[in-house]
Amino acid sequence: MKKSPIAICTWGFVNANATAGKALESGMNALDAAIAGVAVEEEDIRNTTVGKGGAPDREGNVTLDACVMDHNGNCGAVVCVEDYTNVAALAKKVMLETPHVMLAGEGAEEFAEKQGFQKETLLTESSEKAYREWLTTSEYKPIINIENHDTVGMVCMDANGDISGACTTSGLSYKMKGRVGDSPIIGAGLFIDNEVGGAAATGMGEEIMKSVGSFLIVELMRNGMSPQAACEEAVMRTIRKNPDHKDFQVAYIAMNKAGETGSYCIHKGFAMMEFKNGTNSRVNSASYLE
Ligand code: SD4
Repeated sequence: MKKSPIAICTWGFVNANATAGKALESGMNALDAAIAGVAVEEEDIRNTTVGKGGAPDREGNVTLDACVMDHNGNCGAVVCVEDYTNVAALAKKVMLETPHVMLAGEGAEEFAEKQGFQKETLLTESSEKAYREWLTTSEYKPIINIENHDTVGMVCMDANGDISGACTTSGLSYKMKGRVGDSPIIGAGLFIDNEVGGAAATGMGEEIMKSVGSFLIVELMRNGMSPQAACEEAVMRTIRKNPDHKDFQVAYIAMNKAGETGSYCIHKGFAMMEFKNGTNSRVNSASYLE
């Protein structure tokens, strides 16, 4: 029996989530719907933390990270990619067209070219201007919920009930050259197990990687926790381990096989988009701190 599809994504990305939801309703599979959804943000130059228009590293280079995972447990990822916007789609190509899971930097860029992806300048007029302003102080201090935290992680369930996901980012603004966060790391930024559900992360990648947060959430759901309780426990792991948690954001979204969803974060201000029964709504996430 066909199911009513569901899409969830990090932050208030209304169009990205609606794009995925409508694609699912028209019969698209969960993986391609997630990639189509996150592409909306990759291509939107107003989003300064994903794709084109994303903030550069401290040397002025925009480097993108992304991964995808499908309902068969296949995955692909790219890290530190310059000059190509649709890195989630590129991650899918890595999954399908190579014997590997992850390609980095120049190798990923050469692969993108061979796969027919269009080369583009990712630094825009306004991201370059912001970078030049940043250079005057060169102060590195991520601002919670405003700067540095708008990665799009998406989990979709299609009409067959299969779950897949995608996660894509330009990483932390003004990061060190070569820095890679959680977003392209399977298990950290995204994890899917079609028997159980899926989860995605946003926030301070260094902290998410330390607890392999998305994998943790899926395993907690496997052991019987609801998506909401699993997201809360994953955030609590970070809070218990790191006394500095007031200084950074970590946020998770999750969906289980029954189509239940949840989200949780450290700092107030995070929201999840949820497309369910044909309606796209914003769910303000509960938080550990007010
Ligand atoms: C990272 N998790 O690279 C990402 C940052 C993020 O919106 O969420 N940005 O650490």
